[in-house]
Amino acid sequence: MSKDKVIVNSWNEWDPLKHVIVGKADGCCIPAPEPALDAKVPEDSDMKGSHGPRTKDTVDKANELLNNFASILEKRGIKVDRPVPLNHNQKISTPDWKVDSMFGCMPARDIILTVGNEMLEATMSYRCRWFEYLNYRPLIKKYFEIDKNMRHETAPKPRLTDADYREDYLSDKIGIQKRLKWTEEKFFVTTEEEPLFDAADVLRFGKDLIVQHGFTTNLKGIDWLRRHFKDHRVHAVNFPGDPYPIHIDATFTPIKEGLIINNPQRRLPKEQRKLFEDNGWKIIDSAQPAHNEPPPLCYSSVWLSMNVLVLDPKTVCVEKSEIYQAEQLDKLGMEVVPVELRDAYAFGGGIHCCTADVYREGDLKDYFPIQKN
Ligand code: DAV
Repeated sequence: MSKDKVIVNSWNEWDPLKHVIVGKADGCCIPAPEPALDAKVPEDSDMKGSHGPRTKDTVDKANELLNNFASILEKRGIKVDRPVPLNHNQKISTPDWKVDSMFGCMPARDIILTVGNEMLEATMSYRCRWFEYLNYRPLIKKYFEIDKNMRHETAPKPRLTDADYREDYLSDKIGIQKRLKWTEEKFFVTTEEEPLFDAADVLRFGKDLIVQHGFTTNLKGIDWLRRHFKDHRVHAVNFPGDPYPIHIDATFTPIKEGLIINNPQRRLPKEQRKLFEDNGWKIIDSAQPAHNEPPPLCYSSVWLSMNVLVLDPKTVCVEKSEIYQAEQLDKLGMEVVPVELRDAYAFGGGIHCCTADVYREGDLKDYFPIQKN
């Protein structure tokens, strides 16, 4: 055992949280058109056809909510770090492509995957998000300098040429029925050209990593994760019923050891439930969202209701207006900490999205010792 200071350690989604990154809304842009984007933005979205920086008043409001969330966490003894925003409103390019702007640095969860003492920067699959990791580099650099065992890793940067995107998805008038059929058949917008994944498609259950195969993560990306995390078992899952399968954290949410809430419109297929059921875990339907529509200019669905942040196996942060989700978790014996965040959703997601774990207590454990497949 080394006596060095440990900064980075987090093996699952529910052990007591002690140190976390909370994103910022500064300078967030609605991305300019690019191949993957159209397919991923809801067809009836008010964002279609507009791009560029979000208005100052919406940025200020989102930052006020994110700052309040950070102080709620700090008052509970959790250390909070914030990214250092780049100027997102600048053109970026690689030898393969150019886009008019970047995106932002609110959803830290999308980029940074913490597994044990490692922080891994995901490949991402939007061109506008190619450089997003740079917002977090000042923090990661500091962790790396202080914590002598911390591993800073980055996944192979993808080329993101047009070959990464299925042409069938380039129309913005596919229609929900066709989308549901395609996603059920696992015919997603991303091809298998090269490994692609977002960190928010991965859930950590000790030795097992559960990864959603969908629009932002392809099978090669999951295979890359499997080869990279050699001491883990990496499982691909998918959730029919979601016309825009982007990130697992408004679909399947572990609350504590043995208990997962699952979006009732996107249930985990029967054969994929075995791993959990064989090991005595319960998967229950989540409560309904409190809203019929997402807030204006928002990419995510109303199911950000279940995008909760577990602070420890008895305490969970739930968005303040999500009364049904709060009630369900309260009945399950959790202390619910209400956090107002809805006016920040448009900047990249909810309470889970805007955070990334740095340190949770606890060690690597095997929660699924029975593996029949
Ligand atoms: O249901 O729109 C949002 C997840 C964001 N990380 C949804 C997924």
